[in-house]
Amino acid sequence: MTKHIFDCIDAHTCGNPVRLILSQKPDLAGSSMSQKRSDFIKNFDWIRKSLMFEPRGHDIMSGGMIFPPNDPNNDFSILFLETSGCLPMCGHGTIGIVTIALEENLVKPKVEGILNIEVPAGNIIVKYEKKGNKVLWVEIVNVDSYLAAKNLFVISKDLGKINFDVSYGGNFYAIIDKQENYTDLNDYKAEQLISYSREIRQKINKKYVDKFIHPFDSSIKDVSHILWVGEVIDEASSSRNAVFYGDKAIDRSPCGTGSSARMAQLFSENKLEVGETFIHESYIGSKFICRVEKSTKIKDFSGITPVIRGWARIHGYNKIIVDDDDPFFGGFQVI
Ligand code: PYC
Repeated sequence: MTKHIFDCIDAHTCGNPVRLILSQKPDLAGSSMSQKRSDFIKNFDWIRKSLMFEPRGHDIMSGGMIFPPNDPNNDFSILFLETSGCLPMCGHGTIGIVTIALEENLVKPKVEGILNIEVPAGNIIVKYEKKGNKVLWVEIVNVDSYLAAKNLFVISKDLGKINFDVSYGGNFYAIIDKQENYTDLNDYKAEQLISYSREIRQKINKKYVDKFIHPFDSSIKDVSHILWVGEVIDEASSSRNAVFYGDKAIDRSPCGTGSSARMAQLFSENKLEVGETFIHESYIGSKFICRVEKSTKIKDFSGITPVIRGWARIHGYNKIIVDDDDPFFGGFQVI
């Protein structure tokens, strides 16, 4: 019988959890983070499940591991681990992991203030500002994002006909704007949005089989997240969202990949311009300051290079034991 001991540092990005796993990192096969992600999913997914799900994690738990870069010109690479799986990209996760890595001296940037980071969805550039040892903010130049499809619908058993667009921001999002059968975020409880989202996502991926596949990486496919658009709490904000992920989570942060997907959608509708500030509010009212860096092409799609800025705080050193003998070794979820 073995006790696996994982040293972790726990933090949150604008309210959403980030657990950086420091020890027991597997030796992953592959020469890119996309290949290494596939190897992890095939051979090491027990680590994700045991550290993200109950009883050691919870429904919203999210985190990752950092590895040396595959290209020595870059600073490091990130593998994201969440209750929802190993995401190709996670914005709040990146902000949290970068904050932990810098404040705990886990990485030494090649150039102070800038990090070139490899993630499964591609390469990202991260800027940050420090005051003493504290990281004040982290800004991500995210992977190119694009509107993948417009004016689709499914019939929700609770809400009726729901119209949506699908947009990519590092993950594929169904974006549900206000409409006849969905009035506003404030009109529903979080638990209702979670239950509607689970059914809607399943219906979308059944109805639109193989419609959402990334043009450069076919391992990134299907709608994984639902973004509900809502009225802002603070009038200075541009928009608010509730992002559903996994099976029971609403993002407490404004969601980096969701914000990227939303900006790609707004840009394609001429509702957002290059350089314009887009302040995205989360379900709990925390904010990311975002903008479109430039317009771009992703094979046949017109898209954008999005920028996301947010902050994170460390709140714990966590030594977690996963005992082979534990009946709940692999964790569980109550749905
Ligand atoms: O910030 O990209 C994000 C994210 C994805 C899921 C939860 N947060």
